[in-house]
Amino acid sequence: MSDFKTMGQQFGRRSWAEPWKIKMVEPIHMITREAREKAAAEAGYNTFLLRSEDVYIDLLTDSGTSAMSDRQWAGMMMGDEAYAGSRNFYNLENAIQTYYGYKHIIPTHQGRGAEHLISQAIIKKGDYIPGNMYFTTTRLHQELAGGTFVDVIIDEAHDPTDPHLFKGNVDIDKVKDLVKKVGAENIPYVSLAGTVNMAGGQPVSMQNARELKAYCDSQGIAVYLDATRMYENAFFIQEREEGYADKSIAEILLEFCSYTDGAWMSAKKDNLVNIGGWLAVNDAKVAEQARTMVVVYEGLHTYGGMAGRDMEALAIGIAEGVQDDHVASRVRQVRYLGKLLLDWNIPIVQPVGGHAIFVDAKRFYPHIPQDQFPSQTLAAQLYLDSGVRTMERGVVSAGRNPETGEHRYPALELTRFTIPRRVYTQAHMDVVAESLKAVYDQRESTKGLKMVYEPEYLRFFQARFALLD
Ligand code: PLI
Repeated sequence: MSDFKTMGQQFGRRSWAEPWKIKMVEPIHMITREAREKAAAEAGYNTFLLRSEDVYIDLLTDSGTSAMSDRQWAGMMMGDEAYAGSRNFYNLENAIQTYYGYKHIIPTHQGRGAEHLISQAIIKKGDYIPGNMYFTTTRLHQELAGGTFVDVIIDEAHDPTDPHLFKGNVDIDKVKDLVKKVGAENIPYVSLAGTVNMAGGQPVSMQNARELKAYCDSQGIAVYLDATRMYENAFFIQEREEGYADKSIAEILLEFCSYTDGAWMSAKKDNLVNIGGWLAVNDAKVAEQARTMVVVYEGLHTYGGMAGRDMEALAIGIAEGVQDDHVASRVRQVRYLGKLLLDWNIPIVQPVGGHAIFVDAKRFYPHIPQDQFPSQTLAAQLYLDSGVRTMERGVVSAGRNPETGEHRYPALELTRFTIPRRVYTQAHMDVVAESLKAVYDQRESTKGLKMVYEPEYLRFFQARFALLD
């Protein structure tokens, strides 16, 4: 076991620290309260519509917001910008095959490009796609391909207070029930995500993945993985699951992926780049279908929408992001913020997940009904207080049921405080926690929002709101 793991246990009071030091900085500052009020009103109280210059600490997302290393930047200078057959593609292909273990690699501009390809390649109209909780873009691509998403995550995942250590697990009985109801021939694959973003960054256990694969094999159903935050999932397996404490994140990742038939990836998260994605599959026929489509929607199959330099940074980021000390410090920083909030009894999803703190807006604002958007309200109030930007993950993100046109009312009404990788320090976390405490102290006098503009798809990105008072 490496030193960084044992130090804390041996000396009790010894802290962990990030496995890097800062070489270049980007200045940030907080604009005045008056300016924040103006900016929030102009953005329709939707944090996606703020200008980033008006934001102080940006916890909107961990997507594409990582700091790249000196090695990645050096890699950017090695871009082979040939239209076809760039050497950077072969480096990328090699990195994915080495660390994830899949055979056929198709680059895409980002994760949703890969979701589009896999959904169009293997979903036929009328199919059902069971998954461990929906993700916004993933479900939409499944629906646009003619499929219906069915939630098969364990019930504990829908309870923000349940202490289950693997709240991302699939309830395999729910998959069996679906097979009985609609027939295995109408289920092309199970959509398995590790960790589960909308559940609070919660992991899937190795045992669950193994059992799911065994059952799906018996029914001729594939298992495809959303690998976006699988490094963090592997960390939780190492920490919590028997038999994995002495295995590296890289070893755990390879075993986990071996229980799946392929994966799509938003490389903008775990893989430590600002843009990029990929699809990886073992089935040669599925690969051929995806390659046929990638040239229509993304670019040639050896760049898929990325520049050569971006593929090089990605190949390097794949190897850097999977290092044990990196993943451990990343998750521990998230936990540090979580502990500050718990010490003040601020209601958050527990156990704390891998990439973000999720504040439980239903308990934070019990007097604001879900159709007055409590988690959107919280994101707006936090921005007004300190210029800290967070994101709604509740009724706005859930969208409307395409059949009834009604709001979907998810059990989880959350505001996400997402921590970019290698970007902020513990002092930034202190500032965020203190601002949230100030908003919490004002909670009883806070009113909700009304939606005044709603786009047709993925409304959380562009919807506009007005203050109810
Ligand atoms: O943003 P993309 O297109 O690179 O990836 C889409 C995507 C797929 N799966 C999962 C689990 C995601 O979290 C994801 C994107 N997430 C974003 C943008 C986020 O802020 O969480």
